[in-house]
Amino acid sequence: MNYILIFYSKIMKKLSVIFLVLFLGMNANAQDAEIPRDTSKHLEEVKIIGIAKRKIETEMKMAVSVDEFLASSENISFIKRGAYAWEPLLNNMSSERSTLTIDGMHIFGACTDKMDPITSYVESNNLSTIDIKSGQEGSLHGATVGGSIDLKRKSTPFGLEKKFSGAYQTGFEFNNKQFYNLANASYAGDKFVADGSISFRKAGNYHDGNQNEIKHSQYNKFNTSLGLAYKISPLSSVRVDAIFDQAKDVGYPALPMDLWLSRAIITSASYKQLFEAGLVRIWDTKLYFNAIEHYMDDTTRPENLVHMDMPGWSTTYGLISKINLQEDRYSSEIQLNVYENISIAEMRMYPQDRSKRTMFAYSWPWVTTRFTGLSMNNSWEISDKSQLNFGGSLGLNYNYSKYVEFNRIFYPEAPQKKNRLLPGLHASYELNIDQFDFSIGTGYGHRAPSVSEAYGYYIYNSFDRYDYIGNPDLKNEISYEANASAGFKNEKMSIEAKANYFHIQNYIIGRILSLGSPMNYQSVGVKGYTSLDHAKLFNLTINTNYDILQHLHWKGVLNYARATDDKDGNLPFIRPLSYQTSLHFMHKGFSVQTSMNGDFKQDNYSPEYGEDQTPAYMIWNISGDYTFNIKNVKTALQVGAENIFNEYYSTYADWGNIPRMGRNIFTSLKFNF
Ligand SMILES: [Cu+2]
Repeated sequence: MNYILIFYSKIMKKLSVIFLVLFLGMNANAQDAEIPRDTSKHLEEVKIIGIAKRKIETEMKMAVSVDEFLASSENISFIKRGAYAWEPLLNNMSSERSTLTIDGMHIFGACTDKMDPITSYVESNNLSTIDIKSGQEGSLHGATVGGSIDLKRKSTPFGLEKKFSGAYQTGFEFNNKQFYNLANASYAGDKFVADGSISFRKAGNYHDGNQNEIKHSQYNKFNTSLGLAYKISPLSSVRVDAIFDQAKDVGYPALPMDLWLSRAIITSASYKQLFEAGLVRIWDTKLYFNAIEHYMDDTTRPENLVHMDMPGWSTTYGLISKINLQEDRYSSEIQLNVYENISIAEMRMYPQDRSKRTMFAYSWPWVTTRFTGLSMNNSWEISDKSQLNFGGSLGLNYNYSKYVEFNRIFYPEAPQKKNRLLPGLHASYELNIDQFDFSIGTGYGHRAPSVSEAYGYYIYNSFDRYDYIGNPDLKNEISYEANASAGFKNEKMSIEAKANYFHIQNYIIGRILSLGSPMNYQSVGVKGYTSLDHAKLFNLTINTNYDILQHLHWKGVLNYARATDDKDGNLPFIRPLSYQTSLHFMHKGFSVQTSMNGDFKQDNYSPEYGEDQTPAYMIWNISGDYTFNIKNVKTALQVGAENIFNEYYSTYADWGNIPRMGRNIFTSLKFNF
């Protein structure tokens, strides 16, 4: 904790210098800028490259967690280690292959066991939408292979007619006795805007389809956020934002240990300048800082003879500066990303008597990652029917391992510093002919290995029961990508098929090392992260909508994926053929929806990487809600049941085949004012 404080103060000093420079710069700008006559224009009226906004709720549930919301997206699947903090996989690739950001800010989990993907540090009531981009199209926020997931925070525009607005949501879920309270409020003045949120969730152990209690699956989460914006001139504004998140006593039933405490503070300050004429339309610059601390606890597990404390810290500060260009049929976004992260994880081993420490090691030996990158996305409307999108990114990635002696135990030649150049390119063409839409695209990009892949030291993986060792000299992963889609739409129905194919050179994965002996008494051996010559991934999604009646809608999604390594063996964690289908009926304030989802038998599993075959399963859900007004307060009441038939199942990506939740009745009440 001490060094974190020292670190904190160092960063604060650096940050204050940066802030000072920024504010001085801003003043100069404000004086130079000619103030336009037409002050009736509001900031929010300037359109940026359109992103379809999705509300943070699913068809089935109006009060969802961020994970449940992400799960409703067709190209996201999850590795689940329990009921909390699922690890999102985009295009069937692990989270190292995607960039996960909050409003473009880079944040890195502090857990060597991936207990804390950054999606666990936000709450559904402080987000407005989640922006998911596949493959190189997602390179705006930095080098990627799989794509990007950007969590967009709520940010109320200036000068709304309705000055105050807000929502309060409460609910109870019976299976795990989850009780939650979520509240958020906004004020939208002409010159000043504020957004605030607070939430509490507390859940007990859940029960599987055989009515068995899954021990160590409880969680407690507190999250709060505040955003303040001030308009300094008709066309410019400043904004500060902060999120604080704390999870306590979180069980991970699929892992040999739980979480005692995890805390995150995520802050940013930004300056936005709009331009009424000319090529440049928006210039948005943000400085950010975030710090995460993570303390695991295995004393809750009596089966552990030797205890290990494995705390972790991750601190990041960065800068994003983005401009939007617009000229007739051409628009463009150019973004500069700069960040520095330090990741620290310790491993301290104790016998039953905690006063006697027997071993100490750094599982992340104070690893610094410094990234600077410039990205560009362009779109050019060739005609009313066709559009060309193209862009690229160029990043410089620098790593430094402070205690490189840990890395040199397995790789004596390991360098302490490493520079990598990460280029990326992409292009796609969209064509619209009457009711048909087509697109075709391609991409090329590099990514650097993650901190664990490059510098991890004895990171125990309870899935295949190996200790993992990072290799600082791993080559960049290089992705060659092709994608295509075709769709048809009329007033009553729509159907769309999307496919992508990735050929990934130097695909990073763990392979058994002949040297070294396991450190953890549960582990069976040591694996080192190595590069396969290549791997191939293919994803196909078919999406259909049909309006049976005016108020009766049907929806269906089918997903297929296939992934192999360089010897045509299967890669792990690839979703088997899966489907989702739902029916939605509305009448006045009432609405009823039912959905079914499931996976077919997992044919292409990988025993080599610790997988066994997962059988098929099917889940049926139903929910009903009623919306009415109490004076000016819009009120919605919902009751529903998930897994009605109480099916006992686990999916291909449930860590250690941990069974999923059985029947769950949920209720929720929401007031919107
Ligand atoms: Cu952890």
